[in-house]
Amino acid sequence: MGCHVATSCHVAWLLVLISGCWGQVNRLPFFTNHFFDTYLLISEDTPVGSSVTQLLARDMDNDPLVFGVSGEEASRFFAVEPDTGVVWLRQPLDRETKSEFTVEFSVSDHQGVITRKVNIQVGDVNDNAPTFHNQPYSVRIPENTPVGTPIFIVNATDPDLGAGGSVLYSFQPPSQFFAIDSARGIVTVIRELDYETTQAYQLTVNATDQDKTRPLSTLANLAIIITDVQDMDPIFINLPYSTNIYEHSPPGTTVRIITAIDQDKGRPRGIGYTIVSGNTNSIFALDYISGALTLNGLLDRENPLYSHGFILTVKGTELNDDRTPSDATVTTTFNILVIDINDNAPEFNSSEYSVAITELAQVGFALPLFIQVVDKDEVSPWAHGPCPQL
Ligand SMILES: *[C@@H]1O[C@H](CO)[C@@H](O)[C@H](O)[C@H]1NC(C)=O
Ligand SMILES: *[C@@H]1O[C@H](CO)[C@@H](O)[C@H](O)[C@H]1NC(C)=O
Ligand SMILES: *[C@@H]1O[C@H](CO)[C@@H](O)[C@H](O)[C@H]1NC(C)=O
Ligand SMILES: [Ca+2]
Ligand SMILES: [Ca+2]
Repeated sequence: MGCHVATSCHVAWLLVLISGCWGQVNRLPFFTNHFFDTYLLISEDTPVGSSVTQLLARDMDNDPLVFGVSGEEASRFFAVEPDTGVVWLRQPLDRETKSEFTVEFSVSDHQGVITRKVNIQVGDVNDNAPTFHNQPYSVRIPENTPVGTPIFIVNATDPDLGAGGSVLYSFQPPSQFFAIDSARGIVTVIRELDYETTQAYQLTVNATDQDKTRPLSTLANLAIIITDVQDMDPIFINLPYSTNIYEHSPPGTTVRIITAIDQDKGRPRGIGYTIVSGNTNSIFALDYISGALTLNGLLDRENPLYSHGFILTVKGTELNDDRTPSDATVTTTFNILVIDINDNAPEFNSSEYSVAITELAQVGFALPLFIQVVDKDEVSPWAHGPCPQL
């Protein structure tokens, strides 16, 4: 500028000298726009090719004036119509890239050039949608995560100014199980989760700026993966357990195989089977691993301990990884009826019977003789036990 001023001064003095000779002194033009004292505001959405302002200058000598712009960057963005001083925009502005310029304009009266700098402020419009950071969004949480627990934070920013740069979050559509804090993007559990019901949630987060007239929004996916925890007791399947077994079945006979399953489907555990009660004389054996209930001795129905059958209480226990029993158990009853086979001959309750008969006895007179025939087997001609008295 010093150089220009110096040049202008030399020219001016020369002109003064020359005009002094001719009795006329040239006066240099000067800009009259007020923005030279403050700043010029141009909105960032001004279309390329439109006029942004008009340079105004006065010349006391009414010389024809020529306007211009100097500087490499300024010349890329602005063009000045030499005769009128109208300033055109040559390429798009973006406040988020460059929010101000210092541009030097010039005016010349063909005898001298005056330059002045103007501060150009680029005005903001809401031209950016929020941007999510650190995508993709994915989180794994155990199914027993308590209601109210924060599990994730999404983060979107918006470079626009004011409301157009202020971001609010929401789920779209809303979720029954998760809520998002609209201002901070914190995702929390709002309802009890259950791996056995739902193993994963795909949520859509909407980040929207708060521009009054034309809000802009961006969507992002949030995957929430529910992991299983051992929280369900096992159950016996194929209930009820009720079986008949013939007495004198050989030891080792399989009565039935019982089966329990872990209801935690994610990583089901193995089951160990045991008899809790009802196993008189350990007459049955239950295989810990296979659940096969077998006969462990001779089953004699005539043994009064066995004749009413058995009511076993059996237990299934989920096994930990190291095969030790866990706390997750289930019990059920197993009814076993012993079926009779005819292995006993009828017996009189005495080897001889005697009776005194009077000579007055008549035909049809019932002898006072009491004979009982007993058959211990249930299935026999004397199925009802003792005979009627003769
Ligand atoms: C969001 O991301 C931006 C840009 O990476 C960062 O400056 C800001 O601190 C983040 N905000 C939160 C709450 O993490
Ligand atoms: C995001 O939410 C805002 C405010 O509710 C809504 O105007 C906008 O349409 C939503 N964005 C999308 C992409 O659906
Ligand atoms: C045989 O059984 C009958 C009927 O119960 C009984 O009256 C009788 O005394 C029994 N006899 C003997 C020898 O036990
Ligand atoms: Ca914006
Ligand atoms: Ca903007």
